[in-house]
Formats: sequence, structure tokens, C-alpha cells
Amino acid sequence: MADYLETLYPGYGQRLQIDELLYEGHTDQQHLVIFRNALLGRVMALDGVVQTTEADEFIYHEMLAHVPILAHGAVRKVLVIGVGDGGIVREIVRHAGIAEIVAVEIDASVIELCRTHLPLHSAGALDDPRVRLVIADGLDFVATTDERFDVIISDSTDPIGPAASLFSREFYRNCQRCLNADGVLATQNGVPFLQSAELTDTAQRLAGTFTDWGFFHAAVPTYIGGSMSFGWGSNSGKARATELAVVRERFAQSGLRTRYYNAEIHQAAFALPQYFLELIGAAHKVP
Ligand code: AG3
Repeated sequence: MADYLETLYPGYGQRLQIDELLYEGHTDQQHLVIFRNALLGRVMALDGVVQTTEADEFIYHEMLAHVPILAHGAVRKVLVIGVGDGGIVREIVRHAGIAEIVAVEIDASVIELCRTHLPLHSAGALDDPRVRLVIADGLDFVATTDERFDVIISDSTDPIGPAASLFSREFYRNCQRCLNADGVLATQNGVPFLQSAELTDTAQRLAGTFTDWGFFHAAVPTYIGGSMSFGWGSNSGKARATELAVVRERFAQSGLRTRYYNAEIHQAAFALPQYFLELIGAAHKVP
């Protein structure tokens, strides 16, 4: 039986047994593999990095979607940068109050291959009439659009390869421009224990861009190395300061049934370990 070896980190990594290979090939932009693993269900990897597994995707997708949406509380229009497997869009369409979702993806074939071989991730959400799919570069989209959003979610790959520009000052500045007054940007920002420079760099860039910025976190088992950080930027401190009782009320009202997210987890996710705070603090010392 063949193994899939993740190549994200030199000298350390995870091995996943390929119990059934479902797809392997090169898209225009990336190397994509989808396979079945007995323990994790279907697994999708891009350019040597595990992107998602059926077993633990709920943690990532629930946190990256519901934290900003319920912190804001009155979201009508959302922008997703990086549709990929469709897991984020699936969580967003579960909010009845959301009227419009613009979903941008640079690599159209990732969407199609995931629809076919990883169908539980998008679960039909990409056919929801509120969703408008746009095949474009994420940075170009935010740099040129006239549209405004209540929440922007960046579900990118790591800042190596096609997603590097989604961690740039220019990207954050354009997201800031595209947000409504109390709007929130939430981003995938790597695993700080192993990708420490990413947390320091992003902190510095967010600090130079947004009135209110910070991080929240969650441990996703197949993003090895401990907790994953999620970036946060807003033109007002309102959403991040939402009190527990209010988050509880909004969560109850939403009728969402989740497997990881709840109001207490939402609030606790903003409490950062000391080593995160030190890396963020280092941002202020970088000239
Ligand atoms: N995209 C983020 C995967 C990041 C993996 N990086 C890592 N382990 N450091 C996930 C796509 C899910 N829709």
C-alpha cells in the first residue's frame, strides 16, 4: 500500500496511508491528490501539503466561518477567497440571514475535482442560488472590485506557491477597503509552533492596516504541530468585543448544529498561548 508523505516541513512530517487513490494529477497551478485513508476518510492534498480530511475538516471550517459571522451578528454579504473544496461555503450557506456569497477561486479544476471526489465538503452548497462563483486571482479580485462585504474569509493554502500574495500587505489593504463599517476579515494563518515567521509577519501587516486586529486559534489534528492561527482584521473593534452572552444568543438563534464550534469555544479561541503572544509582540520590533 502506498503512503502519502507530507513535505511541508524539512525533517518532520506526517505519513498517511493511501487506502484508495481517487485522483492524482496536475491542475494548471498545483499538484492535487485525493485519496481515502481508513482512519481519516477522504484526504485532499495540494503541492505536498494536506489541505483537508473528512475526519477533522469540521473543526477548521466551523471556526473559520462561524467565528467571524457570529461575532459580527448581522452579516448579509460574504466574500470567500479560496473556494477549493467548498467546505467554507458549506458552513456559510447554513446562515439563513446571509443573502449573497461571492466565492473566488484561482484554480477552477480544484473545485471540480473536489466536487467529484470529495463531495461531502461542498455538500451541494456551491449550487445554492446565493453563491456566485468567480474564477480569479484573490488579490486581483479584492484590488479591483467595487463590492463591499460584511465578512471576508481567506481559506488559502500556505504562503508558498499561488497563495503567497494572500498574505501580503497589499491583500490586507484591499480587504480592508472592501469591508463595510463593522466588517471582519478572517484568514487561515498557519501553525505558529512550526511556522512562527508567518504569525509575526501577518501581525505586523495587520497592525499596519486595520483599526482592530488579532488572532484566534484552534487545533486541527491533520495540520500538525499544535494550534492553527486565524488572522482577524476589522475597521471597528465591535465584532471582536462581542460578549459571550450575545454570541450564545446569536448561536442559539442561528439554529446551527455544529461539532466543534459553540459560544464558549468562540470566546476562548481569542485567548492566545504565551508563545503566540511573543511572536506577535516580535512584530512590533520588526522595523
Ligand atoms: N487550507 C489551509 C491548509 C493549511 C495547511 N497548512 C498547514 N498544515 N500548515 C485548507 C483548505 C480547507 N478548505
